[in-house]
Amino acid sequence: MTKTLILVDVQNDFSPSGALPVPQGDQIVPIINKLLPHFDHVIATQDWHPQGHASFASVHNKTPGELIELDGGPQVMWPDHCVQGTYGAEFIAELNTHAIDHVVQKGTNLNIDSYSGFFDNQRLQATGLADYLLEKGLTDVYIVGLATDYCVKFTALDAAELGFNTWVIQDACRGVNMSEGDVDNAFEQMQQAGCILIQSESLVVN
Ligand code: VGL
Ligand code: ZN
Repeated sequence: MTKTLILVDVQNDFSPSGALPVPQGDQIVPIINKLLPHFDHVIATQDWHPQGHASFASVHNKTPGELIELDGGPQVMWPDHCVQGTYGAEFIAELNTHAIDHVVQKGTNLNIDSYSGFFDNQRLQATGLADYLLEKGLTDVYIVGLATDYCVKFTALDAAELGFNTWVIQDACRGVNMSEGDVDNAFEQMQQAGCILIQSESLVVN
């Protein structure tokens, strides 16, 4: 069975020393590198914002972590992060990028955030990820990356809703956990939506 690994936002700004630090975010990289040879296809998403993106607290004179209304929907305010072409937007250096055969960039619309690798948060535009998978006949996707409670969660929920057989490799994900329990709740939601939660050791023979 053809297996596709989707790497969600394994980027410098989400590493512990980055602009939007995800605790232990760098610890998933060696786990992902070990997983790579076990997959037929590897797709990576990149959070790829223009300068002055609407999700940036600095644009609204807000403090990161605050919640605002943006176009009638809730929007968490983030530090400036993953600006197109900057170091922070690059893949974490230790990631074995040779294995990546397709990159999907998201969050490129100045006014709309995009947590999911499939659609922006308002579902106005698709990123092309679903079409890519469908064109290649890839039905089975395994999701890893950053951050569990944002981009991993929404990518996994959309994958399941779109009808892909969806696994989430828990130890190859880390979350922001802005409120205690966010990561646990995110995994719970993914499971409720039909995603299968597994550990990397079930795929990698040590
Ligand atoms: C993400 C917050 C803002 C993520 C991206 O990759 O989970 N989180 N932008
Ligand atoms: Zn972002």
